[in-house]
Amino acid sequence: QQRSSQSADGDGDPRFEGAISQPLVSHSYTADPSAHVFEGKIYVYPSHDIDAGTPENDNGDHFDMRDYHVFSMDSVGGEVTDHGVALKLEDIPWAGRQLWAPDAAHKNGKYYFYFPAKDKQDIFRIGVATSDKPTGPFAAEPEPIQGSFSMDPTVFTDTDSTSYLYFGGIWGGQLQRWASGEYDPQGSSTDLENDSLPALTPKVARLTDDMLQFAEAVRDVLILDENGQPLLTGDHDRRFFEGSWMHKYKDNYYLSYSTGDTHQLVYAIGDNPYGPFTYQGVIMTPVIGWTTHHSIVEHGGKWWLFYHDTQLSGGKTHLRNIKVTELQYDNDGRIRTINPYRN
Ligand code: FUB
Repeated sequence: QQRSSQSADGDGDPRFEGAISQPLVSHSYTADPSAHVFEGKIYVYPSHDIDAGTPENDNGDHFDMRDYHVFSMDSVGGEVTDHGVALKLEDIPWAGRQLWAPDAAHKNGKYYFYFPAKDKQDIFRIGVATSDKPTGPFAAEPEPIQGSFSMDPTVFTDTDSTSYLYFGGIWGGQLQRWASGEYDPQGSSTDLENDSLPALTPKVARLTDDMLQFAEAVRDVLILDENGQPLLTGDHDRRFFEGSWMHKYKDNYYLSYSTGDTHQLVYAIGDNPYGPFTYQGVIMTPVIGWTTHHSIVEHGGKWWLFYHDTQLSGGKTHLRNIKVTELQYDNDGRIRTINPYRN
């Protein structure tokens, strides 16, 4: 186990002056933090960024990650523990490359780790790995989840114990290649390429009781505007790009996600896990770095937003660091917008 203090100073880059929080760990690059409270403690399941030397392109090939570490803390502000390698590329029989943003769940006395990777045909699939401990090591199932595609899986377990897997991401996340329901390698390299069509949506499927497969056909997660119309492909400030997260606050279901090329974290509210969800507003304005990815969790009587920026690497988009800050609701359940650099 490696340990790391919570107060890293970054590299003194003036763009990060006024940052509202500091990297949670500074001995390695971390991103896409999925935080959960398991048995009273906070566990964070991030991507493990490395400088693999893979050239940068619009497919995100430079995000060439090869393993995962799990981090834990007793409370926000406390010491952060790195529990070492929890799963690595060589131990995933079906995976070819690029271990992107993961998530985890606890059920049936076991821990389930969900992760995307490109398979040997270079198509993103979603895998699951299991452990008796929240920190792993996790043993990968021999095949990806049947019927899974694209990336950025996140699990939500409702108060009735039903678990759902949300997933998907456009551009490098390949969701647009599945627009017809079948994989089309010649499909658009970005999105639907028609601004007036309803935007591509995140996907959701209920999980089987053993948490290893989809229990139903994959569904679209509809996100509507204030007039009840689907957000459109051309609405880059609000439409779904990647990095979904689901949480429940006062009986409402909050779907949050990244808008990708407009670099915002935004949210929409619905009255059940499948939606539809109505767009509400911005959770966090852009961080420094291209990607933005988050999770929301309650601990110690407060709500927390885990996110990342690129402070440790001085702005290198594929070398990120996880952070956390408090998230607040107003009396109507609306999330107060957070500016990560309050200069
Ligand atoms: O970390 C690789 C990818 O970058 C994630 O899967 C996306 O959400 C974005 O953060």
